[in-house]
Amino acid sequence: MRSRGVIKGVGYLMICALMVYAVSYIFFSKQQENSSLSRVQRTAEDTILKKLEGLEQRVNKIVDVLEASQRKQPSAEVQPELKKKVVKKLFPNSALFSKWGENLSEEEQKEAEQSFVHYGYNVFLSDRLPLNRSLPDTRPSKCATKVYPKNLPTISVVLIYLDEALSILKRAIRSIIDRTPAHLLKEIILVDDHSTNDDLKEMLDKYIESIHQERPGVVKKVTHKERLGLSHARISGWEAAVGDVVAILDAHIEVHVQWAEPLLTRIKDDRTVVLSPVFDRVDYDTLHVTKYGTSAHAFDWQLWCMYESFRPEWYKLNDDSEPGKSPSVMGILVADRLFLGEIGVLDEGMLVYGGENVELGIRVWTCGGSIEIIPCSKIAHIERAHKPYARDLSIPLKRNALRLAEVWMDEYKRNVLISWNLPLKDHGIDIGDVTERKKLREKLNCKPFKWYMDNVYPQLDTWEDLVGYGVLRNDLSNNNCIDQGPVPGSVPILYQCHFYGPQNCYYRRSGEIYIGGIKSHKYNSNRCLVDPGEGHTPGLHSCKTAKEKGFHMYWNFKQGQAIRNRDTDRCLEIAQGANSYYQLIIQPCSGQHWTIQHILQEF
Ligand SMILES: *[C@@H]1O[C@H](CO)[C@@H](O)[C@H](O)[C@H]1NC(C)=O
Ligand SMILES: *[C@@H]1O[C@H](CO)[C@@H](O)[C@H](O)[C@H]1NC(C)=O
Ligand SMILES: [Mn+2]
Repeated sequence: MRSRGVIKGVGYLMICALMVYAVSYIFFSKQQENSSLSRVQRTAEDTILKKLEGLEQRVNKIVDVLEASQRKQPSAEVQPELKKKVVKKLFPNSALFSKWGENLSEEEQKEAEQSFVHYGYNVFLSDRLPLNRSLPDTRPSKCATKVYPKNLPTISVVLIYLDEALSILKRAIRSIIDRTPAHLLKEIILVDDHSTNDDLKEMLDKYIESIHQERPGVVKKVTHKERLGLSHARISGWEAAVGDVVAILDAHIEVHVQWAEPLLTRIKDDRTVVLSPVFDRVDYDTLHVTKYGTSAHAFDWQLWCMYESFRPEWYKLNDDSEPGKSPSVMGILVADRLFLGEIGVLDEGMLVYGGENVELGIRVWTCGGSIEIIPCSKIAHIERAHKPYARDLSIPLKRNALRLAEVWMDEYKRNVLISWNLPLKDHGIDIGDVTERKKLREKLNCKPFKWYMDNVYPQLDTWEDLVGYGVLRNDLSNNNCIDQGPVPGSVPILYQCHFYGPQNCYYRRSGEIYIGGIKSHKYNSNRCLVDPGEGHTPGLHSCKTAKEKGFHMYWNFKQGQAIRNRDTDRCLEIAQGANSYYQLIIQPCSGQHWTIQHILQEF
């Protein structure tokens, strides 16, 4: 997993912005943003999707009716052979059936599809797999030979869920009971953040009773009368816990053999480390387990989670079973229960979800602890195809990100605003009351965010010399914006302003102009506007490539003035083409004026 950052789309988890949903969302939006008007298209697609869903339901009803009428009037000429042969695919476009479900009857297909739409994973299959199915041992080879102390702290395992399928939850419980040494497992705490499924009531209680036959009282339940959101739900699990160590997990997981011992051993050594196991991917359709390697957990300036390389020290150890320091956790966390309380557990003011994991990471590091990933502790985690309850994760994430930035990021708060393309002042988003969190930061005497950037997460680009951002418009045609143009492609264009990703521009004091977004990490290359030196067509190239090839990529620009190339002395301008539409061109400067949407510092 050293592909540094780029692996964002590979996505494993969960709950941080991580939920599979989030990951597929990112993937989707990244692809979509390649074209202009992406959001507009997306909205249109949403509408179409909804219509199609409605249509599908109606078609299903018609199919039902037809089938029912056929049953009533059996035709004399039914050919039994023909009937047996080919099973019709009822849902050829459903992600559930792309690799799975070939031989299901039509009734079974309907049942499977219905629960898949509801839960985002294959409940039909889960209901038919043994609760104690075995998992492949995906740990680094050294792990199996490690010997852990007998005398370890006890662990409380907290499972958070909202409308989880019963068999998935049962399998999580079963795996924890079977694969955690009995003397170390203090309890399993089920936190139900206001589920509405009926089977999570009596049927779950029945299962708990059966577990209590073997382990009296080991399962406890915390039930919310209303939905509190992920952060708050995790806090309520922590509050209910009494073990020495608390592990706060998703409920669509199975733990691997010896998952707890390496975690408890590490915390016994140092109560100030907050840990994450390594996740394997469980496919939402086949429930097949795929091994994932170990990497650090981190984030970009919008606070989407992503995998990141470890610091060089970890690779020098040359031992992939060794713990590695990490800027953040993805969502699942294991910590000394009292230490977690001392540093403020989680931010209760974060809503729905997203961002609370990054807040924890920054807080732990700057207030006296550290974060580690433990390669010998593995958890299989289902990557859902979609979250049943949150269609657009970016809304809560944006809000929680601004909240985090306000409390923890000092002068770097502006980078979160920039990355969401919000103005520095009056962004208009209600972040709730942060007084308590600010007090906490003061009380714990935490280090500045700059320390975190310098020492923990130097891969983040601080955007130090950025001077302006947002859309770039020419006085002559104010409804049009500079746009990255078709992708793949290397020609920026002038396009009707829509203010989304493809039209976000950035001007750096160095003279670089980026079009179509800015990268959060130093190891990623932005796309720079260049003057090819001849002809009239501007170019848009990876800044790294542009530098290597000596393209003319540095521009002089002041707000309301010309954009003039430092090498060629030509200007980026607009001119009416044969069709009378304005086009973006490069030509001798004629005195045109450009304005960038937001200014960071006078330039
Ligand atoms: C479906 O059934 C056929 C014939 O019984 C069998 O050969 C095939 O392996 C089955 N496919 C799956 C995916 O189970
Ligand atoms: C699952 O449980 C059953 C019944 O207790 C047992 O017979 C079987 O061996 C177990 N399977 C695994 C893989 O542990
Ligand atoms: Mn999850």
